[in-house]
Amino acid sequence: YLLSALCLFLIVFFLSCNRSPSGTKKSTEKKTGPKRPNVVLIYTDDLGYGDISTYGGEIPTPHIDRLAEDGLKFTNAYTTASTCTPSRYSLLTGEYAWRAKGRGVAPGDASSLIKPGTETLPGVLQKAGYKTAVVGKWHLGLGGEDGPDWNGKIAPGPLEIGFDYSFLIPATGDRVPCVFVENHHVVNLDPDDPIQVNYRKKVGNWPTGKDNPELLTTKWSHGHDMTIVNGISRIGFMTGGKAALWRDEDFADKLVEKSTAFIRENKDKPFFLYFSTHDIHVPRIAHERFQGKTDRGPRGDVIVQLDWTVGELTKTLKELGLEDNTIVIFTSDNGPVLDDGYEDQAGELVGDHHPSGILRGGKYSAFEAGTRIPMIVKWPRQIKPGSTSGTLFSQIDLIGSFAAHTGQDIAPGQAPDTQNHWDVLTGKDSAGRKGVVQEATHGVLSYVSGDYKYIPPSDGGPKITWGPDIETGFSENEQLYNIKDDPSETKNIAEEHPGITGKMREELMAVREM
Ligand code: NG6
Ligand code: CA
Repeated sequence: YLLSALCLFLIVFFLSCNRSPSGTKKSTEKKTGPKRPNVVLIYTDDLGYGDISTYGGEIPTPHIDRLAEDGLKFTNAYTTASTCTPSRYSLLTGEYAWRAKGRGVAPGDASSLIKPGTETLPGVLQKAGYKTAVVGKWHLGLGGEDGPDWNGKIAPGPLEIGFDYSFLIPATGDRVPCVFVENHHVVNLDPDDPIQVNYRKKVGNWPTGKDNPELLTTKWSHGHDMTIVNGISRIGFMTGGKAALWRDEDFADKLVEKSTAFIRENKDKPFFLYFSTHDIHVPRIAHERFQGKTDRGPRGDVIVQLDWTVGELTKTLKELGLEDNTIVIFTSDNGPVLDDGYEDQAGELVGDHHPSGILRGGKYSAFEAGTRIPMIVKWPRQIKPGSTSGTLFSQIDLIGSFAAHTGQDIAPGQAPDTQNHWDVLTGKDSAGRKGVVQEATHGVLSYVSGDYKYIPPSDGGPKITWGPDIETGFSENEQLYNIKDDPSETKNIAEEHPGITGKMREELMAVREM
């Protein structure tokens, strides 16, 4: 009798413990600690160091400027390359893209560059319990060795490397196929009208920019003379998939719609949103309501559109009460360019707006404007509003910093170039990393450390020869600049300072051979 009474007592005791709401709460808190910050990474395309007004630009960008007023603005932050694919590869994997071949600007039918099993920024956060999404430009290849199967299941892709949800412009706006991909499939694809894509020869009979320029709403200036979709000729040939074709004017709206839906669905969990804008890459086709908003032509209008986008994301976070504990990082994949292949008057109308700010060069370039980019971090719970940081920071350190902050290990041999600089990212430390390597077009590497920038000798000429009017920064001689005293890299002091030059050369070599 006593034994059964004891059993009954124990059963009642355990049941009441499990039911107690306060007991449950306590044990969850113990397990996960206080709620981790959400992360919204706004990764813009081709936005220069001087393109937004808080960095001196002449085009008003009040919503982006507001992020800086509420957060921390970096003046010495770098992306890893002056073109898109390698920057994005390094950002997501923590490995310099140049460590292996085939990670330059990817064609629109490239296979997945980041292999499943690779440690990634979203993967690390996923392991830490985050819901993760990518919305926007991908440009890191899709599918297996034969490339993407546009008419079937498109995999591997973001979902196989750490994202729970994806809504993609598969490559860039100027590359076919001109369709969105949501998770594993093309959106709105009619199976009776399959998509064909070819980057070498024409497929189907759709007009091209080369043969039918009279059909174009924006003319091409170099490249971009293949299949016409929505009045714009692209890189690559395509046919089929008519019902799935995008309208460039709707990019910003579509990406905002998908992102805000993701934020709303996950408002009660920690989430990571990699919001990868199409703006301000070519073709620069703003929504009708933004066309003509500036007197600087389409390039100005898409900057205003980009600013609106940032405003919409900020508004959603605020509305849901998430602003205080969400880290918003706003930055760019590479430096600016005016004519990047379409006659959109970017150069003619730029006036006194300086996309590169005080820096020399631009997209594709080894000079500073190629890779020194705007970067703003807002996190009201931890970061002092209106602060600035001149500490060296590289986007390659986001994965290492978030891994450390969320207590995740990175598998040995993975993410070899990332470091934890959480305190720099959140404005609490001014030591920063020792040096950082940048990759320009044609794989030319340069190195920044302390006050100096070193560019080793290379074959390429001083200007890009195939289109954009940009200085490459290439020379047959070694170059050394004191970027603190001479941020515009006007005076090569390599010969004057052989000691510093030699040290920089050796440090770059050591990173290359690591
Ligand atoms: C270049 C394209 C340019 C742009 C760039 C990639 C030509 C002539 N130019 O090859 O328009 O698409 O590639 O830009 O085709 S990025 O920002 O995605 O790296
Ligand atoms: Ca880019």
